[in-house]
Amino acid sequence: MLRMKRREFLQTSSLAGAGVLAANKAWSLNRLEPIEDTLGEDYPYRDWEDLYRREYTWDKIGKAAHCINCVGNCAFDVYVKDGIVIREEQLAKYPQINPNVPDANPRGCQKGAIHSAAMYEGDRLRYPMKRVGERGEGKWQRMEWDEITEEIADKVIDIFENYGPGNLMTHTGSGNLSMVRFAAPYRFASLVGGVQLDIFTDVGDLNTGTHLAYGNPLESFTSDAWFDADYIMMSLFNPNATRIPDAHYIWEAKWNGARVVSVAPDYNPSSIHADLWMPIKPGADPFLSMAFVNVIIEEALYKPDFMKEQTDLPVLVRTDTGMMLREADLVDGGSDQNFYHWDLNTDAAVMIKGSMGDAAKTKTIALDGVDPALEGTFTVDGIEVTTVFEKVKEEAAKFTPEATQADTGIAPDMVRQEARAFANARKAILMLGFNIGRYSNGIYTGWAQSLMLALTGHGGKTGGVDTSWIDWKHIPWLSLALYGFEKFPRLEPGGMAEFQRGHMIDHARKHFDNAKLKERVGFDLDEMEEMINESISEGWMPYNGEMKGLISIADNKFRRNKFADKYRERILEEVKDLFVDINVRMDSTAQWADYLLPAASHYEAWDLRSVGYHRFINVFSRPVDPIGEAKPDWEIMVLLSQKIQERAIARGITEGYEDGAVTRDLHTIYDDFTMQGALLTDYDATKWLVDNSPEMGGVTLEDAAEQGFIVMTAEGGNNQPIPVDEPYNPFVAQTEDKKPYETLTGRITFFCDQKTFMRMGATVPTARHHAGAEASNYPLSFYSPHTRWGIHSNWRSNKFMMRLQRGEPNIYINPQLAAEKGITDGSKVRIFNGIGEFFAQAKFYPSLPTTAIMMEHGWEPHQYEQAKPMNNAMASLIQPLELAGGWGHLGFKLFKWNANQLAHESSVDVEPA
Ligand SMILES: Nc1nc2c(c(=O)[nH]1)N[C@H]1C(S)=C(S)[C@@H](COP(=O)(O)OP(=O)(O)OC[C@H]3O[C@@H](n4cnc5c(=O)[nH]c(N)nc54)[C@H](O)[C@@H]3O)O[C@H]1N2
Ligand SMILES: Nc1nc2c(c(=O)[nH]1)N[C@H]1C(S)=C(S)[C@@H](COP(=O)(O)OP(=O)(O)OC[C@H]3O[C@@H](n4cnc5c(=O)[nH]c(N)nc54)[C@H](O)[C@@H]3O)O[C@H]1N2
Ligand code: SF4
Ligand SMILES: [Mo]
Repeated sequence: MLRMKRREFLQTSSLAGAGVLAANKAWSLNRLEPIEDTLGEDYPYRDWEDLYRREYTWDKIGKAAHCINCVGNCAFDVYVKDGIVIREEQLAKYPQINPNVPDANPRGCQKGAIHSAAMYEGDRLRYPMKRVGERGEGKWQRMEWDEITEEIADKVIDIFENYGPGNLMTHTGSGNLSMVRFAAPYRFASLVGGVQLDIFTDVGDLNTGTHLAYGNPLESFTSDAWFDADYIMMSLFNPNATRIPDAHYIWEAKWNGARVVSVAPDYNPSSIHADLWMPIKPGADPFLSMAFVNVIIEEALYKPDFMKEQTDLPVLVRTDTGMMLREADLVDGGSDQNFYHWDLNTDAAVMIKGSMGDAAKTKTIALDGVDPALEGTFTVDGIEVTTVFEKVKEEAAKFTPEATQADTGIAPDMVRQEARAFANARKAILMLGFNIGRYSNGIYTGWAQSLMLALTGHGGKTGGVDTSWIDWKHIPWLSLALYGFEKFPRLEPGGMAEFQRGHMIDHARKHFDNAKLKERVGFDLDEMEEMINESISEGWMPYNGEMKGLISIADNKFRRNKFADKYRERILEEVKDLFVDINVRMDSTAQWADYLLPAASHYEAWDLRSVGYHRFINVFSRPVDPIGEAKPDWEIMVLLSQKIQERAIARGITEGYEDGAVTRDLHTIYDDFTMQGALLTDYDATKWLVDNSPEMGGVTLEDAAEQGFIVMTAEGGNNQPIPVDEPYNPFVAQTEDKKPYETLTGRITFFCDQKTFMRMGATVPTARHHAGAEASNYPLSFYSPHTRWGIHSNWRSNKFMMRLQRGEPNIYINPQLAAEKGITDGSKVRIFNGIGEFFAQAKFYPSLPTTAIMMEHGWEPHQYEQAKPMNNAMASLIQPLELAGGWGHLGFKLFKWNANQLAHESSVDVEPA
């Protein structure tokens, strides 16, 4: 693809490679010359040996972390010699914030530790390039930055001129989770009104069940807060492979006396270390959680005080309509966001405080002398009412451990034993992996597990749901990304938008049996489409329809999306006018672009990162300059803006394009983007953030870069301050200070009478199946979790990572199933269903059920035989509950509430290939 000059090769080749070149003279000898004394002074080949001796010398050490979606966020020392990164090392200097809690050192994983090699591999993009063949043909021509950005600028302006604003998708994927890299494209999108999908849901990572319950799925524990738990249950979670730098806190908690339970269909690398493995059938979690709820209620293991104050369980529900009793039912012009308790002290209905309808300036959920009834039937103004708890009890009664055993595969005694241990724990944490968002019934699991916690009084310092992500308070960061909150991108629900644009309904129709599907998940495809359309037309979820152009940043969309090839064809058909990819690598998306803009990798730009679940903001100090002609993402967006402004002015555009309440000012976009020239570089933007963010405590960027990280101050907490010398537990402001939750009733929510929830019979926590094998004609359920040896597609072709596994895409199969199918370990198999096929190596995995195939996701399509990726054989669905809106805290909320892309709904068959 690219021819490298000899000098560049010398510069970029590894030390060992350079050694070989230095020894070239020796190799060119045409006969062997015996040397008597190989240790003596005269030995002629000392030079290259010296290179090895000097391996552990360097010119300077810079600081960095990795900006991709690993949730790790680990500070590294980066060793540089002759302008090349020669290795990296975990920094391991985080302070211990409390002498009784283990520290966060060292943070890191094997992927991070080989980036110094990976960043110089053949797939790095080094030069701006333009496609000269057909899309995807692989024919490229190098261009100068100046020329290429001018061409792109003209095309962007053409799109505005021809179709008006709202026709450009400028989506940034999850490869840019550091602050400046994230802010750059979002700021650009805010200025042009580009379409940006929710990056939680377009990959299937949103824990919607906990949003439904708590009104915030991103208020969670710092990982050090796991240490004092005495009960930890991990479901859909494999932290030993996917939270490598944080997992130690779980095992330290176990050492500290905690009981650790792993719920997973396979004996995964985290189950191995647990006290108990509960081998659940794939997709059966809501049934298990409801069985826990059943036991907690049956054996009265619940804590009424917590339930009365912190939850909506005592809120009154009408028995006639099945909806909550609202002020509007009793008073003309009353609010439909005010609700009632039955006060046992006065034997009368009283309006609750702290709901969304409460007009008080400082809201509280403190009961102030009211003793709300949890059970019973009452009459208010002639209307018969009962409580949410009564409704919950009625539903939970259906899910005894015996009744659910056939669904979950878990013995009733084991459920009872664990329900008691969990309920009686002092601090219980239910860890839910991101995998929850990839099952259509994940919302039921999250909701039912929240109920398990709320019934047993686990909240704040006594436990809660761990969702692996804390939304820290970074107002300046958001302001930088969202143009001072003056203009915004066109935000869209991720899973739903991908489903619609990719016409994924076609594949769903081919794969699922409509009648069986309805039995399994509670809706069929016609009803699902109807509910998608309703959500869009009601304005619950925004959707902008077809696009003309796409600028894709740090997103491997043609790898991660379901029904991969057809999805790609659809998108390429749509964005006929322009497709720019801004990327560090030639990934499976970059391959199809019209224009490629090479971005700086982790060690090549200034930046900051706080995404993860600790209190340290890591600093990237640009240890080396970008390779080839690559540029930091910030500078790329600056240059693009500059060209758009120049070309807009040259083309006589002197006014903004009207776009709803704002204008899209292409003729001033560079001035706007750069704050009138103040933020031209990655360094400028990083410094601006450090200087303006109170949570960074007033340090200078120089000092921070020297140290490698910033310890966030108390102001970094959104829901409550970060305690200076204690781990961060979620919702302490609610449990201790009685601050309302961000929910309709101000309380943890277990009753939802929104229209879609009513229609689906899901007004209280309950259980539904996922689609799986039972909803199609293929017998094996198929799930595809994350691999230890890569972060999605990143580092998947690195030789060190390949050597730690089978070196090519492989599926995991139970040997018993393999024997039935005539498959041997290491042999090639064909995985197929009615919509697609792919080939992979079979790897025996005895702990898998014989009814399922597992495969780690993230291989690039080109790594598969015939470039046929796993996602080709994957049909998907949308969970309509996740599209609900117009109800308190339900309605489109970025990173908090909208529909996931579902990866684990379809099924396959397997045969030797
Ligand atoms: N090394 C590495 N780390 C990563 C990533 C990576 O690609 N590589 N990616 C990061 C990102 S973006 C994400 S989203 C996370 C994902 O990481 P996790 O949140 O851990 O999720 P998965 O790896 O998808 O699945 C975890 C486990 O769920 C179990 N499982 C599968 N089906 C079921 C089921 O029906 N019920 C139950 N109870 N368990 C089930 C399987 O045992 C599987 O190992 O990891 C992050 N960290
Ligand atoms: N079947 C199946 N499919 C899945 C999943 C599953 O479990 N099963 N999981 C889903 C999940 S949870 C996730 S998170 C997605 C991940 O899906 P992908 O989109 O494949 O994630 P990455 O491979 O991280 O892609 C990010 C891209 O950003 C680029 N990049 C990295 N650093 C930079 C940078 O500094 N600048 C720029 N401009 N680009 C950069 C990288 O080259 C990389 O290709 O996959 C989803 N798809
Ligand atoms: S890839 Fe993520 S988890 Fe691994 S070292 Fe880098 S920041 Fe840490
Ligand atoms: Mo993810």
